[in-house]
Amino acid sequence: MKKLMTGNEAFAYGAYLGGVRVGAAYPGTPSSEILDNFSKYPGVFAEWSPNEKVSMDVAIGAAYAGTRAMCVMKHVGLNVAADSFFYAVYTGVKGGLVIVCADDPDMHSSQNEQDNRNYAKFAKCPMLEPSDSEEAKQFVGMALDLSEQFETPVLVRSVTRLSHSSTPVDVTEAVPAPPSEELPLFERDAQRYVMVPSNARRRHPIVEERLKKLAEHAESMPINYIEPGNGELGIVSAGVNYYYAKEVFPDATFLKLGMVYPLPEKLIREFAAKVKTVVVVEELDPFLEEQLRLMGIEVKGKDIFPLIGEFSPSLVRSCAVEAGLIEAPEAPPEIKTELERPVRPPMLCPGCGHRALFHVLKEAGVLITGDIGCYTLGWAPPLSAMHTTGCMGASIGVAHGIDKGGVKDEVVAVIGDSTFLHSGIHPLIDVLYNQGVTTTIISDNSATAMTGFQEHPGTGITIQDQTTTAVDLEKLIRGIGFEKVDVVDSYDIEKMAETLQDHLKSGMPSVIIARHPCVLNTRVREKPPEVDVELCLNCGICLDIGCSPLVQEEDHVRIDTLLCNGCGLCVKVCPQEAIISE
Ligand SMILES: Cc1ncc(C[n+]2csc(CCOP(=O)(O)OP(=O)(O)O)c2C)c(N)n1
Repeated sequence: MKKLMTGNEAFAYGAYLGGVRVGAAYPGTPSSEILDNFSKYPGVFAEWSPNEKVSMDVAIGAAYAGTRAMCVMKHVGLNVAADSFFYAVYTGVKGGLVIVCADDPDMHSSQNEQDNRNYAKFAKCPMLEPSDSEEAKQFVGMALDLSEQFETPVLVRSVTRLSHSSTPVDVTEAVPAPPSEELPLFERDAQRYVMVPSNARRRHPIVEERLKKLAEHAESMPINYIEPGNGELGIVSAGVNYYYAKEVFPDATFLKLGMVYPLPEKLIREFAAKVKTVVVVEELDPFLEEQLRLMGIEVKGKDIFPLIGEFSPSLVRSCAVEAGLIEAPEAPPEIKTELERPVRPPMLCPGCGHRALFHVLKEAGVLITGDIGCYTLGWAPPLSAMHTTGCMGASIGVAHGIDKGGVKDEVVAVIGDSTFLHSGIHPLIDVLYNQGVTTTIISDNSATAMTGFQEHPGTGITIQDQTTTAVDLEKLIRGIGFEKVDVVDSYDIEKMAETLQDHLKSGMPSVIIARHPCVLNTRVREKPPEVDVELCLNCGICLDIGCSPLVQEEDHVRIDTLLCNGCGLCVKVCPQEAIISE
């Protein structure tokens, strides 16, 4: 029997079938649904960790103990977890450890377009790359076996297109027997698991030797194979790109690589000998292309296909036509449509507490270092209230640095609650330790809203829906040593403006927790206010808060009551008192 599954559902299913019993992750598009799905299978332990490094250590610990484990993250998450990832390659593991990591070509929801295949080479860790959901399921199982056979973590790469597309998956495979009652044993072997230099020096040759053996093994892995075709053109491809290339070059000879690192050199040479021209079709970096070149194989790749952005069959086709690899297809009949797609830039939701905060900050004219989450939308017009955003957790350190750099502006850092718990605590300690005066504002909507409302350590609920201890942000911050800490309801803009001035004038390092639960999460909806069209001057000041239900008509502003959440921010900002709530 087959079932349509997204790549993310299939990764979770494959992990369960493969006997993974511990799964840890921090959410991040496009990977988030993998752990969500995995957590629902019976008999497994799953956790949202505070960040990716923690999730990596948790999965490594389980694998040390002989339990099969999975760790999941988006591509930039591996930057956060890299330190742990690298040591795990040295120590190796006992139970299978699979790291599913999802790249985001085209940056649909990311700050960069890094190609994480480079991490496989960098850390000397094998990497598999599935092309569809069936392979996503199967490759996780294979990765676990490979991990135990070679005692190494194994990376499995996804991309947005694979994670979020649905293709059929065979669901007839038997569900594995529950693990035996016997508790797993952590074998005490300090020379292997304690990575002091003297031990690490002994492990490095093992890593190199293992990589050679993996490359030999790659020669006979059934997921690396040649598909016979004509002798003119040979296409090397992996992942979703394989399907694009199959559509464009139906008659070519193909080398389909299921393992993208290390590569099967003999198989590649055998393939190259069969064709006149070898072309690598791969998104982002010339990762395979460069390795083939190092083998001395003449190959085309990035001279034909772009280095930047996501591929599609039509993009691969037009590049191939331009390079003269195929004839231009007959132009399809032009379909005339009357409708144009409306432009819908992302914006904060009606009733979002972040909006009220940014309105106050904008009015105050402060320099704002931002962070990653829904609140990053505060940068966009008309709010235009964020001046830097780099990566998760950067806001506070950057504000402190700007401050130490000696600018004359008043600087505040704005960070979300999930992001604060991910990587905001250490920079906050830094401000205090190094005698900074930065005011940090935690915009706390009690959710990881941007990636789909995942729980986090501040919400008091686990991924498996258990009630747990919720981190009390105020106590945590006071515990670090901050003396000036205030909690203000984000909707209360007068109080927020007053508190902000008080903190900025204090000359002390300080924290304001701007708190209002995410309206989408709580579904609380107040009655929308009304516009008194006699009083409304149509000055447009209310429109500066960038709230979508406010619509400018010819001579007044109207409120779209279907969209409005009744937060009342527009009531407060209207200088004419023309917007009235009950
Ligand atoms: C290293 C890394 N991991 C994960 C993500 C994905 N991500 C972006 S923002 C965010 C958290 C947002 O939650 P919060 O800070 O509470 O802000 P909100 O969206 O709720 O306003 C996550 C998980 C990322 N961009 N970088």
